[in-house]
Amino acid sequence: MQRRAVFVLAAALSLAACRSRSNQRTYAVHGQVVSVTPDRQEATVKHGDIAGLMPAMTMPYKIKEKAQLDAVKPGDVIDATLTIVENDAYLTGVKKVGEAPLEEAAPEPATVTTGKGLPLLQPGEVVPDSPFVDQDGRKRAFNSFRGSMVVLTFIYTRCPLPTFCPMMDRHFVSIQERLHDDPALKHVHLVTVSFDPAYDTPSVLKKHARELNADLSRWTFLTGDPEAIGKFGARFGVFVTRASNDPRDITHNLRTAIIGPDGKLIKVYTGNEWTPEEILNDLKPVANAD
Ligand SMILES: [Cu+2]
Repeated sequence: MQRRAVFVLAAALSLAACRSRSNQRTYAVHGQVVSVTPDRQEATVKHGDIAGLMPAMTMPYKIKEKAQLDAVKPGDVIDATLTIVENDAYLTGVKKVGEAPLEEAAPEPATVTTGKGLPLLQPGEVVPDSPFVDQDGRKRAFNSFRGSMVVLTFIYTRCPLPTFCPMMDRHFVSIQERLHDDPALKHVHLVTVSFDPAYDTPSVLKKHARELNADLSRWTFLTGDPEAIGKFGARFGVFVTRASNDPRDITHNLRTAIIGPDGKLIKVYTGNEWTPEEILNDLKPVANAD
């Protein structure tokens, strides 16, 4: 959700995974708190590899007990348990085990962020065209969606945490159901862009679409040139940082947008706070006005 922090963990990292109840997985996490966001009950933690789950990365995590969140501050080195249930992920048992200066850290592996410095699109502005390739390997320019109301989001299929990219997928599944049920929404099209095109090839996206039960006549998955995708996403405020030493180590935020049939931006939703209901409510008046 947030971009990679520029600070690194000075302390050694150690992680171990273990399985508990059938549907619930827990992982031992050792890392350093980079920032705390009390209003979201989250702390951004830089941690090492979590075996079987994800490579080293810096991500915001919900801390289940508010008292535990209140007890940590940036620079704290913590032990915690990451619990992943079907649609949720959070830290419990957060214990401070040390402190390390955030700024006197070992050098961060080089990272690449595309599209920095490009202006954010404002509502009413025309979304620039961009070349993509769809889940069937066909060339698909973004402008080819003109004439439809578009709900656009950005994900990568390997995203390990259920509250991030997989939540965008689940929300799109819910919206898709409503599109089928509601004739007022018949001109709405869903578009999911992968910002991990090196891994998310058309065939990977096709498989992903199948797993989501996506109706490909109403929902298109796009991949393509990493540079072009980076620039396109940046206009919506999507920032993706890749560690050069591990291509799976992707730090990213989330943006979802509604674009009118005329290709003009209507609204951008930030992060994972929005609900399918909200988007459907925002879609209806515009869809009906056409
Ligand atoms: Cu993700």
